[in-house]
Amino acid sequence: MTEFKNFIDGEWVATGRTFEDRNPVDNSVIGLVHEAGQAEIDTAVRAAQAALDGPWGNLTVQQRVDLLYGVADEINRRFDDFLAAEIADTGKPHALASHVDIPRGAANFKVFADMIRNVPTESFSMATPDVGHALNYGVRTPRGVIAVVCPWNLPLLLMTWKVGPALACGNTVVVKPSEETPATATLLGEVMNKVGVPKGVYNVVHGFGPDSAGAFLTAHPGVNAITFTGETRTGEAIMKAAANGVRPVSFELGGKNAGIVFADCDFDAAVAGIARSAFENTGQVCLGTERVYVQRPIYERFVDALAVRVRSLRPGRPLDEGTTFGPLISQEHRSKVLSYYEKARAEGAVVVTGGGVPDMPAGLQAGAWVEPTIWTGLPETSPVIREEIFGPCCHIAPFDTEAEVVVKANDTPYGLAATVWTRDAAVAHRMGRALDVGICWINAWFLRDLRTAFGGAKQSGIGREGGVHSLEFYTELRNVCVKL
Ligand code: NAD
Ligand code: 6OD
Repeated sequence: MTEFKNFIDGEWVATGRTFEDRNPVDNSVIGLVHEAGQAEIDTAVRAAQAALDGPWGNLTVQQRVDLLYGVADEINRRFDDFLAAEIADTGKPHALASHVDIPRGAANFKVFADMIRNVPTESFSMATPDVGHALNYGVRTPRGVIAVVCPWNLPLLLMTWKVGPALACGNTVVVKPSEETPATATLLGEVMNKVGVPKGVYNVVHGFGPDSAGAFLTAHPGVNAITFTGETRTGEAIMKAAANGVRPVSFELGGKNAGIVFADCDFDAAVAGIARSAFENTGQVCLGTERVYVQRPIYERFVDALAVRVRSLRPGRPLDEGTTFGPLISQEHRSKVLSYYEKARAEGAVVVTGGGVPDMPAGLQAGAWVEPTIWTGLPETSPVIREEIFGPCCHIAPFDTEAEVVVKANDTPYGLAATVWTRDAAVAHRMGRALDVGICWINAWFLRDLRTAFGGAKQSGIGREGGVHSLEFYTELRNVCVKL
């Protein structure tokens, strides 16, 4: 049986306190995960501090860049191992993991290595009262030890999206992967050792949130900053922990994102785009669309066309040819998603397609499967429309005017992302300004340039990462003022 140990100071640390890691495709046990306690968290944070002061802190930027390129190359060399590990943990279809998750895992190191080589330095010359001059210039220093707390939906992608820039900026990290997906973070430890990243720079501690590794790590006074991706409620708990010592946080949180389809759109592109945004990764993408608003002249045609696409999704084993739809991450999450399927029915929704549990072949029946689902006919006040479900489902409602749809789209405590489909450039730009979100895609979804600002408005996050925005979070900017 595979054992997922903690990776602390370049060594594999077993604790003897183990929990099961299950494959959501059939609920089989993949391995045993060694839960870190307070003692292991202390050791990991101390190792990360020591590496800052020692071998890592003494490297030049170019030496760091070379190591990060080495990490990316080694992920690519071991592409199949990462792919197998991610697929076993999540049940994602092979095509998705091989085109999105693993390539981004490698790219996250290269992009931020490139960024750190090209950081501009600010400087200002000023006149002084004695008719002399002074020169001000900025110096960026790493923040120190960064706690990286991760979710399960895109495990390698989202973890390296934080670890890449944190290390590029000269910090060290202690990563807490989701208890549901320990595999790829653990594998990355092997990569770090192979490439020669100094011990203590990258540490992994396994476990749960409250009263476990997540809470111990975020409360640890030796942690200088916390970057977190996950649910808004968890963000609130972590923010309380971060208040001790006034430590900075960067949060990427939940969403209840709107997809807005105008009557003048490229119809086929819009159907395909909304299908992806609502159902890719079985709807378990924070940027995913759970509320779709379609302008009335094309509303019925759109509902029918989306339903046709959704009915063509094929659940199955990730490696089977033809599989286009995976399970949810766990039985627990499945119960949550199915509770919304039940609520929708109880509130009188029209179930256009799905709404239940698919008939799976022998061997897969214990998996966390649900049907991809489309509803219509619910009031905007329904919890199905207001709360994040994080499943393969969306509600479609008609709208008449631009002003009306902006009000509906913005009527949510969340503000992560939106996707808008129109051929009218003026409408597109007006929507880009009016929608209260961190990321607004026009005629696209999840199209990423890693130099751009990424993050959520309102309860969908705090701060922005990506390009120089990551630099702002992962470094301190000091001003040096020299009187000449
Ligand atoms: P989660 O908040 O339940 O867990 C995320 C991580 O936090 C896990 O590692 C968990 O063990 C840890 N954790 C839980 N409680 C904690 C505590 N009290 N202290 C410290 N750590 C704690 O989220 P999840 O279920 O893993 O992921 C799904 C959620 O993540 C959804 O809400 C989704 O929208 C959100 N998400 C957001 C983004 C984004 O970019 N905005 C990206 C991916 C996922
Ligand atoms: O692409 C990214 O960098 C990113 N943070 C994606 C988040 C997806 C949420 O599930």
